[in-house]
Amino acid sequence: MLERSDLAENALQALHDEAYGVPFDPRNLNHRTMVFTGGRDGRSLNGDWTFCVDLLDTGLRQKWYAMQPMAPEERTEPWDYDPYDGETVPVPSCWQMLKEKWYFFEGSAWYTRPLDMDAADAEDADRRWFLRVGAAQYDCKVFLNGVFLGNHVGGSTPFFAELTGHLKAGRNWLMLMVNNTRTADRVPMRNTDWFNYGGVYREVELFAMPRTVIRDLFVHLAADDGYDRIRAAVEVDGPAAAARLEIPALGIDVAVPLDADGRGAVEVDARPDLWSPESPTLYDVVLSAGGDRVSDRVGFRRIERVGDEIRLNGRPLFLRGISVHEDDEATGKVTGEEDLRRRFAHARELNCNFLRLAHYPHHERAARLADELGFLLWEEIPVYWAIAFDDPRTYADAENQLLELIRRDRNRASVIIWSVGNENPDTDARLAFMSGLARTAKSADPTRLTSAACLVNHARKRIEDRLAEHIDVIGINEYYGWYEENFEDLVDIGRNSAPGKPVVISETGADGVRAPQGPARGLFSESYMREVYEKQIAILRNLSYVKGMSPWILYDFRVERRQNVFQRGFNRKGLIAADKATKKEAFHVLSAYYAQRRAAAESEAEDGR
Ligand code: GCB
Repeated sequence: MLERSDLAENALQALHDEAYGVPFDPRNLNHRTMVFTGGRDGRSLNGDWTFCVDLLDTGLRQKWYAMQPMAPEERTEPWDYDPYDGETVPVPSCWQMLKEKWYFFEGSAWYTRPLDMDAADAEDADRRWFLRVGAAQYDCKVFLNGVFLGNHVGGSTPFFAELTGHLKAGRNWLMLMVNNTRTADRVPMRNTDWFNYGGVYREVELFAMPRTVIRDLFVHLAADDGYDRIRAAVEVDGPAAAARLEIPALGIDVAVPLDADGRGAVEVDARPDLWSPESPTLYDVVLSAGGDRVSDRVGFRRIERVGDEIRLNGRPLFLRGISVHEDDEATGKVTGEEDLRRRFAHARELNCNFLRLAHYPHHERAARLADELGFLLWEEIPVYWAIAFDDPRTYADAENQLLELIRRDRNRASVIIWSVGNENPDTDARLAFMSGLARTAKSADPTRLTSAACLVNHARKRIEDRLAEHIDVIGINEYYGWYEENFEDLVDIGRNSAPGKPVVISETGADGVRAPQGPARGLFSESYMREVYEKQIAILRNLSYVKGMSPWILYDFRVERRQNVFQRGFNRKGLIAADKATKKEAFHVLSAYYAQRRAAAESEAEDGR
């Protein structure tokens, strides 16, 4: 037992210790500690958690996580916060959306909740327990019963903490410290054109698993040119000599031999009906090993780049797309099924077959729905603008986010492109950083295309970026008619460029605000926005190497940089206003263009049949 004088001494030391955060940043919860959760029943830990913002990181300095639950009158030392008592918030949520006093808060916040376990469960030596957090922005430290289990960095990918050996029968306490401070070495860094929400904003679940745990399952068409072989790669943690793969509708039931590290792969003959937006066929896939069992619904299709074409199942493809953020006027980044279904319904009305999920990994349900509904997706990590390209820790963070995204979504047929960043300056450090990410994406997943949203070289009036050599599809963000005034320059750029690879116009657009809040004409008017769309389409449709576009953006979204009288804290380039209902004139322009492209694609498909 510490004496009061020792406590005072410790407290004093804590005040002077500016390295207090170092032991809490091992970044040990990362892509390597992921577990495959398809088909598993988790116990939801959503709902009310005790909550406190902590601007000065007092909780780490004073070890709030080590306090015992106790009635106030029983406490014998002074305390500054009781994690077991006080204000509560729902999880998932973004704290900005809950109370006005938290709207601009950037820093640390503590979440605490009880976790009650039956003795039979807690003491079962044959079970392992994993906590899954769907996403927390940005650094999340996990404590159980006062023990620090690790932290995760990266605000939009899921992570796992193994609780085995730390859970006891009866009441346990789970604590998460989440920090959303914007720093120069994070991914993204300090400056972005979207709102810096904070909190545990995706679902939290607890999974019970046997001693042997299936960590990964990756199923896809085998890498040759044909369509008649399926490959599965698996990773199993724990004793098992082989796994068993079943795809009942294709008559597949085979053993997957595992090596000493629990890894194995098989290729089997099969003729699946191919997945496409027109015919989004999915198959039930089941994998079992050492008493563990997981499942997934998987579509089989081939996406490739040939010259300046993108081909899906061997047929040239034009991506009729739209960009989207994960943002909601009322809930911030919290995304439910209804919101996603509305998003896809609007994309359908636009005659889209493609969505760019910008600028960070969206909720995994987006790709699951796209698989079912038949949409193609571009997924992205937030390597946005001026990242610390020469900082190896920043690279490790970006690469980890990319690998977590790929592991989460690489069974989704809808996902065709991994994007490694957006609008970054063409420096040597950036080239090394982003070409490294593109290589990582290819080695983790050779079945998809890589891309990045690049900029045109305005001075030389051409598409020119050294990264282009390292990616399959060149994304181009261009704002002729908005940030760049002269449309003639876009015509020149089109003429001067011979990229030799497919180009997707990953962004273009203009702000437009419906009157009477918006002006009747000129910048920020709905009619000027419409004109920009008309002119862009008129020019881009003639460029043979442009194989798709995803204008900016489906809905208006919240962002602090935009404060003029028309913006009022929102980027107003949405084809639909922030209410997700009010369509602007440009919506109909894009929808009409895509209807023409769709009709042309359908008649080409008819002819090719
Ligand atoms: C861009 C960025 C995007 C912005 C958009 C804009 O180029 O990639 O994040 O929101 O322009 O509206 O300026």
